Amino acid sequence: MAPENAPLKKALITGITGQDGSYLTEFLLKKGYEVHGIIRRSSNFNTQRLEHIYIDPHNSSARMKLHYGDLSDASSLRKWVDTICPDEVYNLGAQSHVGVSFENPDYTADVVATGALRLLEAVRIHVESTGRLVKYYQAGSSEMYGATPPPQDETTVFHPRSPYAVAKVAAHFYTVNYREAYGLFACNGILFNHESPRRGENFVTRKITRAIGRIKIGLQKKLFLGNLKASRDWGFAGDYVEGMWLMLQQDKPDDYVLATENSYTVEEFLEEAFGYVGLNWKDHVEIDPRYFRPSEVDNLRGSAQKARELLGWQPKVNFKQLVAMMVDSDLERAKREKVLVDNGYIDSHQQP
Ligand code: NDP
Ligand code: GDR
Repeated sequence: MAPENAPLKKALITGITGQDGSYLTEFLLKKGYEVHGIIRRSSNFNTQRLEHIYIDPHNSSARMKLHYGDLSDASSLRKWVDTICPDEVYNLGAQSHVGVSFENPDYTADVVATGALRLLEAVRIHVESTGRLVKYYQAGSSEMYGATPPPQDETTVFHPRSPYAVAKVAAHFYTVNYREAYGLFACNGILFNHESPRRGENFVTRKITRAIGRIKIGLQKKLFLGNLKASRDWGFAGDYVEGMWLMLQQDKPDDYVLATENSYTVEEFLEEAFGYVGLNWKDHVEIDPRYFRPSEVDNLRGSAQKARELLGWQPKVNFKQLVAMMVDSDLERAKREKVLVDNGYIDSHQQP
């Protein structure tokens, strides 16, 4: 918590409604921050991951505030940076699905690459006109390494393998350039995959654990997947948001890898997750070529030595604990779904 009577530190987060945005918001609220989030307009509410920490803004104790904006709309970014006067800006917003980026490449580039540029410009102009110190975090990705073999660290060359990854490389270098050209306090976090019970349901780990909950409870029999041979360095999202914050608390801006330094194939994830509830994945999984990507990233395993030594950061949740946390959570969810199905409120194929 901030010392008594000290002005609250303000953070501005894009992507606040996403997995990482929700964990980062919880983390910063606990640290005593006032947290402002940019949310995009949607025909449905998209704030489910924030509901447990939402306090009506009419209540004076509310320290999380949401504002409509979009990374594709420079004017909204300029307005909110100038109005809120944040101390820290976390750019987590993205079309973050690698597979979808092959279907929507120019939208992905607009939001992920040019979106970062728009936000950096908003921060640069604000800093130049006010003289304030504003620290900027860019959500970089291990996908930028793509075809370069592991272990990958801050010195490893990028070889992106998807429109998403190419856009993240552009955002990475925009961030480096704004640091070098304008002296902006701007950091790139190069984060390896991190998951949680709040992971989007079309990423492979959550897709698997959701299916396990439903299979175990009798709501589903089959799970269709793509490439099972790809290997990923999977950590827990709650651990990684602390690393983002630590980067902005250093004396100088820099780039850091966050990773567990262990890698498992999708098949090993299946083995562990189905095995945890006494099921054999081979009885349920079928391959659907639709989920193969035109160019795949085969093997990611990070080296987080720099973050360990300079930030004092290390992950607390290991692979087995992560899988158990996600399966347990999705089993509970499936049990609630079953009650709705049994009482005729929804069909078994519907999401509650
Ligand atoms: P999510 O997909 O869960 O969240 C993405 C967020 O971006 C959502 O809040 C989404 O809003 C928002 N968003 C999408 N498009 C726009 C837009 N045009 N303008 C403003 N906001 C937008 O991602 P994660 O939380 O998992 O990841 C956070 C960031 O970290 C992303 O940039 C991702 O690329 C990056 N990253 C993630 C890793 C991971 O393993 N999770 C690893 C490395 C990097 P809405 O809710 O409305 O869809
Ligand atoms: P990734 O995560 O591409 O690493 O990007 P994802 O979970 O989508 O894929 C991981 C691996 O699993 C294979 N796979 C499948 N993937 C999905 N989504 N659905 C399937 O049915 C399926 N079957 C097999 C994929 O081919 C891939 O090899 C995530 C995102 O969070 C990015 O935003 C982030 O930058 C990186 O992690 C680090």
